Amino acid sequence: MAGLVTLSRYVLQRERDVEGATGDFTLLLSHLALAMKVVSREVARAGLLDAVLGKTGDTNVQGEQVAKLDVLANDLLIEVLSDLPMVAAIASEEEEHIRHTRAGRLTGKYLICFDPLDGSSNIDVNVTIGTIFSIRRRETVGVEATPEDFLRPGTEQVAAGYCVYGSSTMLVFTTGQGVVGFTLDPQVGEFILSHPEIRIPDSCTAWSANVGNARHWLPGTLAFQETVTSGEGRYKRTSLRYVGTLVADFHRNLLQGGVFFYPGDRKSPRGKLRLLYEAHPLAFVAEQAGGKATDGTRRIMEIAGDGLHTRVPLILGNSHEVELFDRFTAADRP
Ligand code: P6P
Repeated sequence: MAGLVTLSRYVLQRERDVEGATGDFTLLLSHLALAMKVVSREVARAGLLDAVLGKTGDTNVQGEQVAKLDVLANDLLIEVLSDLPMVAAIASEEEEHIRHTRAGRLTGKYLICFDPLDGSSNIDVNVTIGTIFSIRRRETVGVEATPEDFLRPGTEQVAAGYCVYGSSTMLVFTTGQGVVGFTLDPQVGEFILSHPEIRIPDSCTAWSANVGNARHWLPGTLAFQETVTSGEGRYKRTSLRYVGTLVADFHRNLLQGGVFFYPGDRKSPRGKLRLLYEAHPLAFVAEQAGGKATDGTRRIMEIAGDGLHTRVPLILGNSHEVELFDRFTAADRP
């Protein structure tokens, strides 16, 4: 048992190291983990249950078709968090407006942002999907949270991470003290510590981008693509790897070394990915693992949203490649 470190044991041990920790965070994280275990179970059996596969027929605030599993994951996370006295409100990719919780709406000190099911277009074809979450404190305890409470820089996050539902289910997160990974043992029903300290390798094993958009890319982005595909120097064995699920592409690059980019281009100057529940949390993880995240110019963590669903260009991964991308695209800036 000594070697079997569960998520609860790990966080409890870390709470003891944190001055003034009250156990609130442990409870919050364990509830998030519970929701992800249930989502993992539903994802694993989605193909068997028509109730879980396919589209609802609705479109969300993003204008995207909503998958049944999107709704299940979204509703489950909101339900699990709504009874926690330390959570005041939630911002979700699937919710146009913020959702106040039942228990902590006035006195809760935490705000949660999440993409309940990232990569929905891949659900029905059995390709890896994920959940992304960000936890931040608010200054306005005592009254109901407002959307403005969420429109703060990513540097104010106290924790962030993701769950990747792949060949195994892994929970990866940071509380600002490095990055740690837990793998779900479905027989035990526990997340078990499997990656005590994740650091992004400096090698560029892969670059990840939707090359289908290359006709819209700006010259700097095309020049960057030419460099990472040159086969020269550190790019001798660099491959293109693109799953189309941000969590999956990022997770592979985090463990093996690489760079993901969904840049601003002529068609979508602000890119596609959302700041609050995609870019901020993964930027926090990337930086804590020794990597970087920018919008091609600014550090993602220093950007504050101007809306709950603000989109930003995202360059995410090895410091070497992110810095190189920014240098190449400097000439594209107005
Ligand atoms: P495209 C999934 O819908 C998502 O939000 C991210 O997970 C992923 O990186 C991106 O969109 C894929 O977008 O335009 O390449 O299909």
